[in-house]
Amino acid sequence: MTRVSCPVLRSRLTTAHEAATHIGPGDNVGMSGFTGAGYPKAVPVALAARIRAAHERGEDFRIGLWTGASTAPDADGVLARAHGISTRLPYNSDPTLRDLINTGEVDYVDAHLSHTAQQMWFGFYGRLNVAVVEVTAALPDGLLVPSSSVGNNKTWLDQADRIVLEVNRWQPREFEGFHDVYYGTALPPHRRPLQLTGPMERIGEPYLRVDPERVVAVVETDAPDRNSPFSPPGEESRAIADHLLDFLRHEVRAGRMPPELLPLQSGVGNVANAVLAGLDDSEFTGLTAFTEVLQDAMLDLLDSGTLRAASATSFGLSDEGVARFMDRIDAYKGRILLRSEEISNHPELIRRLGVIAMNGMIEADIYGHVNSTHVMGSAIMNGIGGSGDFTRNAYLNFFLSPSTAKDGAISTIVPMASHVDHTEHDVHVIVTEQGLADLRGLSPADRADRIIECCAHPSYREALRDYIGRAKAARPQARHTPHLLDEALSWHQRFVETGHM
Ligand code: 0RQ
Repeated sequence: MTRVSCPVLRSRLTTAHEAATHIGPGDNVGMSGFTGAGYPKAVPVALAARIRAAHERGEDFRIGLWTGASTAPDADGVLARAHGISTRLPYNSDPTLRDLINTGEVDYVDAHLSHTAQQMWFGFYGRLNVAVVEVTAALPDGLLVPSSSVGNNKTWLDQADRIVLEVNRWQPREFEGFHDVYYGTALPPHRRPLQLTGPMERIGEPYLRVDPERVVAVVETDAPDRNSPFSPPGEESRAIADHLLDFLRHEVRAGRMPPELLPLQSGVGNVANAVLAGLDDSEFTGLTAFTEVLQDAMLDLLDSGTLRAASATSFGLSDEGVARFMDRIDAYKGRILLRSEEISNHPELIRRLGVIAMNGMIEADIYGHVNSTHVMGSAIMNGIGGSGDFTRNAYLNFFLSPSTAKDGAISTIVPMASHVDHTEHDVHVIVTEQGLADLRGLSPADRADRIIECCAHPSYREALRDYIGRAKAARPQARHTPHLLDEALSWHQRFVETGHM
């Protein structure tokens, strides 16, 4: 049975192929999608075919692609393989597109996720020609039930000249009521405080609004989200989780946090998953989350009662996680809220709620500058995502990583970070399997000692001690944050030349 009950929208029902004809060369296209959830499943594939056909005719056809965050092989991947993307923002994790970004074919604007919508509203990104947004249903009055992510959909629907909707029957119809879409955002100088004082408070509406006159096509689909598998936590991830949990206990004992902690934000990836699994095995209970992505481990926490409730902008589940969620969907209603990413990641809210932020990193330097995005200073991995939104504004933030990468060829603790996403002024705690460095209130020199002694791998520790010792001695009048400039990035250079730091 159709889920398009609105008569005007029903009159626009068509094929993905026809819908894709509303997108032309040079258009900026705002698609739904966040960590592989809620992205359009049919139109990107049809658009890629149109682009390939144009290229075969010798015509130029590329689009600017804007989303919530990462999508999937049948969205980012298929458009990248067709060489159909000129510009991409604000986040990508697709390997094909990553390669095109790193070869310079695609311009990539790696932006804070809380900023994307407002940059667009400010007019900094140019005009949005088309929105392609997946929803769960279109109600008789034209209101839209969002799907498994909200991301930037509100902004794309508000701002696009033309709108294509994908109504996906695979998404559970019971999603109605899981969302809180805030429509009170205004431009400076007319902004008002966001009236949200707890992770689960509602400040918006359960539906996305759309102007039916701008909807040029509606496509019905029945296709699953990307649903990445999670591997069970390895030994290193478990050690990182243990250090972090011990530290949280310590903070509770010191009276700096209530026993039920403060709202948690957790990045994606295996280390983040291990930390959440560790929480589930711990004595902590009655927790909340104010985060971006709800991964499988968050469902475990909700099932066991360790987590009372969670606010996010998206799911990021495995197939097994989706099956579990669908089975018990009514039990999750009221305990899970999905918001726009400008709200889930809003600096005002993260600061007010006192969020505990936990994110992965590529490397940290001895002073606490963190690189989340670039391998050897140059090649993008994914992007900053929400890690900057949460880190800068958190009550307490953690960066997590094994102390080495690539079988020990790389130290993730280096003399100088080869790219900086989070500065020494923002970063509170660094955790590797070796231990945990609490940097709060420390001078740069003390931070360096702590990071080297607590976090660096033993096979690199002596070299780091040697570096800082010589840096201090070399320039006695420049000892606040001492560096040997001709050597600071030599570890990275050595890796580039020899394959080992
Ligand atoms: O490479 O897959 O080829 O083996 O990076 O590393 O250790 O599996 O860790 O999955 O947690 O990812 C920073 C990338 C860490 C992630 C990053 C290589 C390593 C491996 C993955 P392989 P791990 P994770 C919420 C918040 C930015 C966005 C963010 C990330 C691969 O956490 O993208 O935080 N963060 N968003 O071998 C070379 C190093 C390396 C290295 C690791 N120093 N040099 N390669 N790797 N360290 C989500 C959103 O905002 C949407």
